[in-house]
Amino acid sequence: MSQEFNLKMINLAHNIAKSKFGQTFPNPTVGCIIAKNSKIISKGVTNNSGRPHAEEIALEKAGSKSKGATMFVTLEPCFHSSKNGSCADQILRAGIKEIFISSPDPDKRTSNKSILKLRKNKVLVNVGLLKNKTHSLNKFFFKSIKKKQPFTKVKLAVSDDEKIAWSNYKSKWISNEYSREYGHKLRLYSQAILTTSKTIIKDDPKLTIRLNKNKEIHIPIIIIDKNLKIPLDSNILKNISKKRVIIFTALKNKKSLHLTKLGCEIIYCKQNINNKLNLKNIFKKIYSLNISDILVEAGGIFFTEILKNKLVDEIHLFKSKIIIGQNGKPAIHGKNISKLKLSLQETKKFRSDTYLNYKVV
Ligand code: AOF
Ligand code: ZN
Repeated sequence: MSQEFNLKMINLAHNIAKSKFGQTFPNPTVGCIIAKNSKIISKGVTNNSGRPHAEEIALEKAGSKSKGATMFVTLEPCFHSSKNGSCADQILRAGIKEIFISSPDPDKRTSNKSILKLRKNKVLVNVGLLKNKTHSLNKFFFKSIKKKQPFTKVKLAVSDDEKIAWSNYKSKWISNEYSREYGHKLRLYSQAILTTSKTIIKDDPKLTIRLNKNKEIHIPIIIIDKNLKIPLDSNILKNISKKRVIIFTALKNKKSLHLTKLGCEIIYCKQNINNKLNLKNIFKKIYSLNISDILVEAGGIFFTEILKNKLVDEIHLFKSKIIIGQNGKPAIHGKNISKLKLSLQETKKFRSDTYLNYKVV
């Protein structure tokens, strides 16, 4: 098949993968196409929550037609076993003759092992076509595996003078309704939301996804609450049977037992000598709970702390034209956002608000 056709197919595999972006956590979203004689036989994309894998779906659809066909897949097929054997074994069993893989899989269980096995078994393996596309689509996956901590995005709404609240918290909203709707999309594309008891006490947020009036989507919520101050009647504890609530705390008392009975997962952490929780350890723990991607929605003090600990990967900033004045609460303590080392990845306009997506470098 021509080089032009191969490029078209691997591009299409990425477009299919993109359709599941944000729905396969903690698994990456992968696209797969099987073709023969320059014609597509079948397509597959990683299913919600990660299984079945893209290749399993495409192979199942193609049936015996896979014999002698070419597969185009955005990530190296897995080496580790599932119900039907690894994707690498399923590919061999199906008689695929040639395979185009955009990127090797950094997961230790696979990491080049499938590429070697396929080559050993006389499959023609081509690696690297549009590798960057796979990496940028699944940033959370590549980064979290490397750092063993979740890919961390911070969502912030600031005034023109970089304040996140009035000194008396007189109003909840700085950004407009169009920005806030996009904020719900950011939640939809995240595996979990991380917040603090301080934000819960001040704002009593629901932290659910409400893009559609008739549908509320729940994603896991992680709360940092050293002294277990979260009010028992807060919105976050409502509908608890529909979601996962994880609380990191230093306290073990009647309230923690009560929260456990309600259905919260309580994780006890020791305090540092300066009476603080160790955020780096907490982030490692979150990763070990199979949470690879988080959106932080909290206040300036917490944002300053996680920046100091180098735990932030991206900042999603909604900037409004409002001026709050010097008594307002700052986004970062002791620094302006413009003084951080950032690289701008994307901007959007939401009427008078500007949305800026920065990578922390
Ligand atoms: C594939 N095809 O579509 C995806 C893959 O928990 P499991 O068994 O589903 O395995 C998860 C790992 O599989 C994940 O960490 C990543 O390495 C790979 N994802 N592999 O062959 C796919 N999504
Ligand atoms: Zn697989």
